[in-house]
Amino acid sequence: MDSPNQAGPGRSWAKRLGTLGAVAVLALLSGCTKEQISTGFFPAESKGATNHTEAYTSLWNGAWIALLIVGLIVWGLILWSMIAYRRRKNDRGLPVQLRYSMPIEILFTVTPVILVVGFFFQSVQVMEKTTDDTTPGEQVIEVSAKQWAWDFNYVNQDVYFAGTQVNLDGSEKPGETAPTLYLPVDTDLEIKLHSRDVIHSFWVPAFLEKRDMIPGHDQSLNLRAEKEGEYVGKCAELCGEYHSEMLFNVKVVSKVEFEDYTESLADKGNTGQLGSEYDRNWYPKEGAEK
Ligand SMILES: [Cu+2]
Repeated sequence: MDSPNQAGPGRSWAKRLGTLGAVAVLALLSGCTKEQISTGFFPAESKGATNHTEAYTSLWNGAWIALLIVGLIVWGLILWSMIAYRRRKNDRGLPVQLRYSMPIEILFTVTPVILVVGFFFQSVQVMEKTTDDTTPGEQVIEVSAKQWAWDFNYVNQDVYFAGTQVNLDGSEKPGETAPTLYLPVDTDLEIKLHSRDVIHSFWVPAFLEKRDMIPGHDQSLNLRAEKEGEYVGKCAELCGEYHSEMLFNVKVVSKVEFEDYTESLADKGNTGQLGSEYDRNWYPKEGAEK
């Protein structure tokens, strides 16, 4: 039989463990900078990088904070019940079994439903602002992925850049010889994505967006780059032997610098567009011998 005074040590243990847990969480979080917490551990340069990054970050932060609160409550309850209801010296047989507790059943059913409904509507709202963004592009850029580099067509200016594969030298950055995509700042962009051969994926981590590039299924990424700077990009779909070297740089520059750059391409003779004539033909053309 439990005597009432036995609840005493149980409670003080629970308190001690609770304090220890709180100290551990604080110690863990104090290792993070304010910047890391406010960007939800996304790349720091994603802050203000495009007109979409804030929506992604707040959805992500809201989700993990809500789940962390649920986690803390559940871990707390587990620890508390382990200590408060632990087997004591004079206990014999099984303790009183608890089942069909209506309040607990309701809590365990209603809380996940509220979370799922909440996440669903928040996600839909964010998708409407981001992936469904169809703002017409003031500047249209065609990005073609190919094993294992990138071609860029600056459609408005009718100039192009033909990329060649990066040769990694052990440094983390793609390097100056990597294909570089120039984007004018504060301009509505329509980045048309096309694959010349196999499935690739266009990914600029700082933009917090990634799009698959499937042969025959072109799509576009409409956004505004809002912060000048240099970013890195990569192919995010295993696409063959040198997938890891399918890297590129992104330079978000002022509109004047962007015009200078596209003019420099024209000066080099890179006028016109690199079209589907450079796509790999998987199947023999009609009428050709097999
Ligand atoms: Cu690829």
